Amino acid sequence: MTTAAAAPTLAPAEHAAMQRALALAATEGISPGPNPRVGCVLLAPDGATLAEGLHRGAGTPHAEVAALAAARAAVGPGTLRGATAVVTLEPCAHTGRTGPCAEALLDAGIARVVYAQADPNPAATGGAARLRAAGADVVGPACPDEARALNPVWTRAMELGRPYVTWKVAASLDGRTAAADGTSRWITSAVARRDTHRLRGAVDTVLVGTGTLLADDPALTVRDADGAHGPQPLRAVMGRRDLPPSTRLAAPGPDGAPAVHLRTRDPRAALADLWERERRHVLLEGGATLAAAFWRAGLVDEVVAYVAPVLLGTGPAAVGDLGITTITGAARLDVTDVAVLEPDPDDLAPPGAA
Ligand code: AOF
Ligand code: ZN
Repeated sequence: MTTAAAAPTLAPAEHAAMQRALALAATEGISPGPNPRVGCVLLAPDGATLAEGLHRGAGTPHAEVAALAAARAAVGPGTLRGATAVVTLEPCAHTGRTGPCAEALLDAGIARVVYAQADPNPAATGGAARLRAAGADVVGPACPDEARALNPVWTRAMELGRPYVTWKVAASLDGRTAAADGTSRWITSAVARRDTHRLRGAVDTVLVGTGTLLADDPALTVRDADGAHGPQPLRAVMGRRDLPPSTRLAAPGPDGAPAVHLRTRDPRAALADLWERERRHVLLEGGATLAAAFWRAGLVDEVVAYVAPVLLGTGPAAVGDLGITTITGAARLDVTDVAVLEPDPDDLAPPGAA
């Protein structure tokens, strides 16, 4: 039998520092790319705050190193001996783009480390053990749920060892993506299409199959999202067919390069390739064959469905054959969030309508 581990007891100053570190990690306007959001607060032995730091993205200092640098700038090197580091993620033990934070903390004379979440990255984990072995007092994971909420997709992707997959589907009420003659503009409203751009701005990769490339010639860029969005996602096409040079995905995108072409029909191989490119969150944008391949492989983690109040009665289905032959085999999903996207008055007439 197992029992849930009791949350470790933190001193009041450490608890407050952890809340501050979580807030630092959540700072708006930061897109840490393939890396997690991390915040760190350094406390003097009397509980006074010495310095703060946060991680701003791959290749830049980790939160602990940023906080150590800020402390040295403010109070000089000697005063860190015996201090406590409060950090939202277990300090790393690896040399990646930067050096190991566990060593940096030890070198600075930090005596105690409180961390919120164990590092799920197999390449980086081990910092807590390293710090303990060197004689530091180490407490954690102190509040894993709160820390995980900072980086839900990154954490899940690290646990899975592959990018997290969101399937975006836009269809009529009866699950059709086009009418019988192939016409498909515009089943969903402009407000739903804008929401799609918001979604693209929140992932790091947008993936389509070659069938969708040939049928729709999509651009897959973030264009008219409401408000701020993250960097443009990597554009990727999966399938064995060549990309016709005249298509928008074969032309240079926002990053100056054509879309990545994953020459495989195997979703697992495609995700492994994207993982090598440090992709954490893939948005499947079409079409039905690609979606079915991911479903069949058990590689869909989340669905964002735009269901239009439109009936077509016939026409292509949103997803291909999943090999389900009886009701007990149905793919059943949990509903986590529902919103009604009210069309703007301007959206009621489809673009180009007389
Ligand atoms: C920390 N503090 O602020 C961050 C950590 O490629 P690198 O060198 O930037 O390493 C990235 C990995 O290090 C990342 O996947 C995660 O496991 C850890 N990130 N660790 O101690 C930080 N950002
Ligand atoms: Zn680190």
